[in-house]
Amino acid sequence: MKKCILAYGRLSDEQLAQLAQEFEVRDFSGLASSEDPAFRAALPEAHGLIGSSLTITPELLDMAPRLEAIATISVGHDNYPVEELTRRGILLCNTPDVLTETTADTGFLLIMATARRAVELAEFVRRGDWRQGIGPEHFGTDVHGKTLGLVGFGRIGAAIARRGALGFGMKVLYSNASPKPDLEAELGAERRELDALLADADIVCITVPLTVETEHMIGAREFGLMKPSAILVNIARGRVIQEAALINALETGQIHAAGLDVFAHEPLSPESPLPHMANVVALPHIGSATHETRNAMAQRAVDNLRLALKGQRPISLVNEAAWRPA
Ligand code: 8YV
Repeated sequence: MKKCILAYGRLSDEQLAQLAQEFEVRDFSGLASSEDPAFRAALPEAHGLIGSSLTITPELLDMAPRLEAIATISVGHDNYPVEELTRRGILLCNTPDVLTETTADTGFLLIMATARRAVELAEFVRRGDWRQGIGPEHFGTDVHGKTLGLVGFGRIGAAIARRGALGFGMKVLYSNASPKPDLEAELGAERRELDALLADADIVCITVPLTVETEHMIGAREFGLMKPSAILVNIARGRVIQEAALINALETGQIHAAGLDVFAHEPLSPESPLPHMANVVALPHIGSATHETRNAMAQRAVDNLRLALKGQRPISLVNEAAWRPA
């Protein structure tokens, strides 16, 4: 009997067909909630899950006693109980590498758009308010030559640093659990304690994964350390920042501006003041959202799941400890 896969992520017809060659595929594409009765009814049959929109809880795992592997279509895996998966011997596979450059582009898009006030001024033109030459009240701040501070220096942080150092002549600081001597040599990057980085950077870019250690790591105390001219960019996860403290820092001029692709709650509540603030550029979590990259991520997830369900090592495995070679 073929193993059964519940596919709730966005896969192309071709990718669904690839899976269907070897497995029984139940197509739940577009599924937004794990409360869906048909999805819950299918869980007892599932050997594999593929998607990214759901939070997988131990309660859902209890409903899926045959589950062998989950392929998330994301690099982040904060919506999975990794230790619990490992305890149950369920493999969790993600999609690093294929989204690095696109997500770094989004980081730089937010740096540029925020520093040069691109969204605010594009709105000004759209409203028909451009009736005479622009003046200092419309000016932005330079990006080139400034100090860029990366909070987290993994693949995406390094790709943003490369853009800053090599393309924009920026000085690069980073805070990271481990030193990165190769990147220090390549980019002249300097490792700092978080507090020192926050105090020295003109642009602070958050690229750490969301974990128990990083949740809410940037709050009122940290905003107090930053320059009043500083720009904060977050392309990681909203909950790394204490959002109420961020709103306060932006309202009181403790920091200059913020470029945000991620929020504590997504989709962002209509009540949030953030998208309405002139010094905020808010995007709807589009870090990896290009046709090319989303397709590559879906393909990586398909490849991971095919390998995992055939007892072969997936390309990108989050919980190494769950891996049992045949
Ligand atoms: C995902 C992301 O595409 O990979 C991640 O961790 O945040 C995005 O690239 C998003 O989570 C939706 O799947």
